[in-house]
Amino acid sequence: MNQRTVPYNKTIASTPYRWPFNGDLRADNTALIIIDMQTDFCGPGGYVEQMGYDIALTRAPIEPIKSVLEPMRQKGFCIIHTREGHRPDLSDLPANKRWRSRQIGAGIGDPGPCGKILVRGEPGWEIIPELAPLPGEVIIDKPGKGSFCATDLGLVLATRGIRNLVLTGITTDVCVHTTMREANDRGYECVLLQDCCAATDANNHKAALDMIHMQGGVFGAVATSGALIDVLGTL
Ligand code: C5J
Repeated sequence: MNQRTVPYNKTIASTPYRWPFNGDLRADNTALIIIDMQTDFCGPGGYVEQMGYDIALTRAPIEPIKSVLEPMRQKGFCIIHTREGHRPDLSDLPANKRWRSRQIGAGIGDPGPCGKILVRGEPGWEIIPELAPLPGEVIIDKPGKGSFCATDLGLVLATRGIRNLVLTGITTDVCVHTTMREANDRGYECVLLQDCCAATDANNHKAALDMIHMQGGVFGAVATSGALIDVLGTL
């Protein structure tokens, strides 16, 4: 029988419950996932700016993410970065995704100030220097909004024994939420750090947080970078 006699008791202050639900927060079973902190989503001339949205909103999480990234690196947590982007031949770009992006004047695959929009290898697709991955950190290239769809993220997490995911990045209502929902359905215990995420619309950010609080935490929990940092020191 593989039974633990001492109960796990490491949780962080979060809502609507203290996370993780089972108190089993360790560096070797928990990953920090930093979603799509690319020039296309938060840099000048990138996709988000070409659509006419204010990148001050999507840049706001940079410093909060750094504040959790550094101590989590030091403690040996698994660090995962994602990049949304398509193959240069656009063979993985659905026609409707391209069509919709052209409706708002920022056609995916079309040339822009940062190269071809959301295309792998182009300057706009790169992760911003402030949050550049270190050698050995996992990078997941994804063609869609969710980080599990058409990627090997599930295999990476299983191989490393990861059960808990700390979600950060942009945008709260699109790629972060889609990833949280995908992960939750696969049984991962998720927390979203609210100050480490942002949307292209502040109300959408708030609505995305509100949704998580339904049904006792329908996709997981919501916390702040400070709440996590407070506990990291004790691990
Ligand atoms: C979007 C993302 N919003 N990273 N991508 O298209 O959320």
